[in-house]
Amino acid sequence: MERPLGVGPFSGVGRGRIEMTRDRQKLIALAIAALMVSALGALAQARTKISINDGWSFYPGDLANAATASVGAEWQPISVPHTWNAEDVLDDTPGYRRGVGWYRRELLLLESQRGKRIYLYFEGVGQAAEVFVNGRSVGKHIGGYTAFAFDVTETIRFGAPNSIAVKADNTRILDNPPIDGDFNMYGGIYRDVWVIATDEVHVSFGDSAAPGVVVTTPQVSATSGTARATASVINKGTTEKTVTIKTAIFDPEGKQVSEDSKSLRASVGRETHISHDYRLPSPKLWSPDSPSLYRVVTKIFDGDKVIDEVSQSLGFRWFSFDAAKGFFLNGKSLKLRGTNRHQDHAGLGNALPDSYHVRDLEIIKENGFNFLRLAHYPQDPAVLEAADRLGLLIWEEIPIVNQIHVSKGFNDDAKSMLREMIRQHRNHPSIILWGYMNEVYLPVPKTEEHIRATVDLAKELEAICKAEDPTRSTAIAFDWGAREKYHTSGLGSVTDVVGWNLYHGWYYETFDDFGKFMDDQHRRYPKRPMIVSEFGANADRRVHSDAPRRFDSSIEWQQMYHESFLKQIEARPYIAGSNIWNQFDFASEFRGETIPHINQKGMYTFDRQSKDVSFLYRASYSTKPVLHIATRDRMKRSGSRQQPIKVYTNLAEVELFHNGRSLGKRTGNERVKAWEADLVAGRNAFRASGDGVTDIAEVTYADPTKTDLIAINVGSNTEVVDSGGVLWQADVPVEGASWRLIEGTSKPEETLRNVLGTLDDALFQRVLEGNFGYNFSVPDGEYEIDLRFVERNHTAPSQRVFKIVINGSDPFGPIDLFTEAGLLRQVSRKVRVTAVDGRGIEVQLEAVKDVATLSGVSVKRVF
Ligand code: GCB
Ligand code: CA
Repeated sequence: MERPLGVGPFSGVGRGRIEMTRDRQKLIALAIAALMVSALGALAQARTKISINDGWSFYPGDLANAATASVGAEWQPISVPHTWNAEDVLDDTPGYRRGVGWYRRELLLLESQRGKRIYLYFEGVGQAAEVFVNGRSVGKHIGGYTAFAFDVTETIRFGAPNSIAVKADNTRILDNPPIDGDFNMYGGIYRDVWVIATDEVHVSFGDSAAPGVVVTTPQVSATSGTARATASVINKGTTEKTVTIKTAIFDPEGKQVSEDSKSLRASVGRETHISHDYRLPSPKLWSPDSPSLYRVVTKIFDGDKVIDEVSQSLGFRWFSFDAAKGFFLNGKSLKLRGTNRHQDHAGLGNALPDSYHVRDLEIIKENGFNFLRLAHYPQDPAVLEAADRLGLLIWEEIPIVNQIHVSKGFNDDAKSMLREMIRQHRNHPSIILWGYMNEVYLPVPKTEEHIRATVDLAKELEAICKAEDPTRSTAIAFDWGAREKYHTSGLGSVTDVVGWNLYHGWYYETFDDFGKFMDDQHRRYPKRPMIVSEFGANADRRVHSDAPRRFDSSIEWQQMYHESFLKQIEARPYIAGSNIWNQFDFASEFRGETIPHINQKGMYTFDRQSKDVSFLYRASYSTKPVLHIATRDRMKRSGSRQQPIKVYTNLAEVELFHNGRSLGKRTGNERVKAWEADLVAGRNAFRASGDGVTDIAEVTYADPTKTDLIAINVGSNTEVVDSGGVLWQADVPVEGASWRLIEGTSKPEETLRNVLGTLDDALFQRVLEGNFGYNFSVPDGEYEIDLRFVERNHTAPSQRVFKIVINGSDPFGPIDLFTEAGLLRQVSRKVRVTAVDGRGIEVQLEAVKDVATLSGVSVKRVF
């Protein structure tokens, strides 16, 4: 009688103690009984694959004998996916823990499982792993982004609990890519873990945790297609066995359309490759619009008994790149309209359940994209499955980012990562590009030797791609800074496709220089297909400007950036495709920014709230009607009374109403339609409609003449909504404003770094320095003045000292921010002041040593 594997969730009970209590024994007995029962229902299953995500205990550090020691109270009960870096990549302490973490779990295999091969299968452990069964090492794996499988049959016990231990290690090691990058190298078992039980004769994982069946489509056209399925079969038993390998193809409706069968003498210890070829008349082609998925089911029969079974997706499609005309899918031109994705998420680090991965891909699809670059590393199996199912073309790459390390060890690891990625994911029809390097001449100038070694490695990796999978194209992503080096070094001609990561108008130059740069590249290298593999700009939904500029993280600059890039990309047929940087904000520990530790170039926030700009792409790429008033990011606003109101839409005619009054119609193909609105203090209701579709949105406008609360984001062109909901106006008084700057010697300064002790970094990162002041024309009465400061550059006491004079008196005495709070930590001072004789309030800063500095000032009426 065949019985599936029994896996018990036992070790997570209590605080992970292994010593058995009587309750636990009872529980185990019950669980075994439950497993026996469920076993009966699963008799027909030849191979079992059961997740063991729960019931782990975690030790946050290294420990002698961790694989065998008793699991004491200092071990934490956890479930996989898990990372130990979800929080420390976001806190105020620089760095995050890179080192060792231990995991333990019990695993019970039923006596009846004896005779099966037992594999432990890990989808991903950051960044290196060693696995122990009952104290004995069963294997090691390097690389945080590919799966690995160990055959533990010889070490595991049947009919008794086994102890599984995993040592995860995300220490930075120069031989293990990635060694650099604008993302976090999280540690932990952060993807699913499985126990797989097979017959002695089974489809083999090989040494790369591959599915064991390679599916290709040697020939596809609109009228016919051939498919080839090559199974690797291994006999791990002790006697030769004659088996039958049957492969069947099922069409997208689930109907079997083809079958082939071959007999095989499986000799002991040998891995044999068996191919089946099929011809299908007029296959349903796979494409983003119509992602028709076939399945290939491979079964091994011992007589008439199925002893193993593996199912893989199959898509019939063909593609090509043309340097002048771009990308073609199934013989038709298709602009690759894409985005990039990192795999982390607010609150979870990179330890995402499959449903989160799937939701991300659904968002991407829903936004109208047909292309996705998995930057900068192989992602979860759930991602590739979703891409196949939803219809997203994929560029997948290994994590060689910013630099290589010149060593044999680095090269070996890179090669094995590349092989693993290709072998594990190659059956996915969604994949069109394999990538293996990103901006490798960044960030520091590289020596000639380093550059040569990089090119040599690229050539080796290219050869691996072509040897493993000649059906895909290859790509590397280049950066603008080292642009000429990519050509002169020869790296530019190694791959089939060149990717350019371009940030004109963000890190350098202006928006329009982007198109000029691409045109120049195309003129100089007319035979090279090109993709704009990254382009993007920061935006924080709390930060806004009527006069946006580079690096201000305002929503408005990001919108201008994308409106410009999108037009320039669409206007150039030779640009095969593009990928926004990035679909979602993601964590990058070393970054300052208005949200420290977060790269804010997303179309969505880290917790997947859409930014208005995402609707620019939806309106441009989606075929469904899109009508979106782009005010959601700035529902509360100050600034000038006359403000542009934008609508992102693909409707040909849209009318906008403001508080019930029509502002007129806009017609035409433009995806951005804009009106000027004359805002009223308080509530402004907007309604857009066209073609039977309506959108409504509300904006609250703070009256610039009001005097009950005046808050100024000193020294900044941006207005900021702080964590308490207070709107700090840009330091640009509008007509009729109740305040003005008394300029003196004021000079704006900025520090785009993490300001400690506040969530409102954007309020502190821009300051005015010098001798200056503010005048508030407020009626007589009592006010609370709230002043905000940060020491941005002095690193010792007494280097910067200043006074604040309010209506002629000095309430605080000398202020020395460094002595008080240290470098880059927020300081605030409040004081109550009475305005008399119609003179309002005047706040004046005066230097005692060096220059005075101020980040924000607010004046609030006390009633
Ligand atoms: C790049 C890198 C990417 C960064 C991005 C940025 O060119 O490839 O990893 O995150 O720029 O935001 O600076
Ligand atoms: Ca998964």
